Amino acid sequence: MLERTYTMIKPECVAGRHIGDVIARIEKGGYKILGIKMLHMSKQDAGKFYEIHKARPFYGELTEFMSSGPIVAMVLEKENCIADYRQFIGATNPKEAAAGTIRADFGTDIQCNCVHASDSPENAKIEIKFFFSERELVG
Ligand code: FUP
Repeated sequence: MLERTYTMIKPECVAGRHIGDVIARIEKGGYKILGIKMLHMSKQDAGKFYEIHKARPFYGELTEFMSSGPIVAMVLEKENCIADYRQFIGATNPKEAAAGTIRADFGTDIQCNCVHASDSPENAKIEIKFFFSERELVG
């Protein structure tokens, strides 16, 4: 079944000028980009986006980091997109991510891990809606 996921290139990866590298990997990996935009989240936006992690000890640092510079937000489409893309980018901690994955190659640590990816169909829907209206997505 064709599925959509939400991904974003995080501030350290944008600052490191890896936008092109990451997008090339995504496209070559067979993911179709349905929507794309660059924006700088406020701390409040980041707090809302990561609300699910509010109780975690790293919430403050995470929202600070995610609002520290621009990000690139994207909606991707492929068969089994959500699970496949999480496998494709590698483990949360780049040091544990499989060789050749985006996080292994462009991430620095568990916070600066290059990209975000939705973890379930429910969250993908919520996250896509957070950043994109339906008419900003191509068919
Ligand atoms: P993932 O779904 O792979 O992005 O990982 P998690 O849902 O476990 O973590 C959500 C975000 O919190 C990740 F982008 C990284 C960040 N994080 C930290 O900053 N510190 C931690 O100890 C764990 C996660």
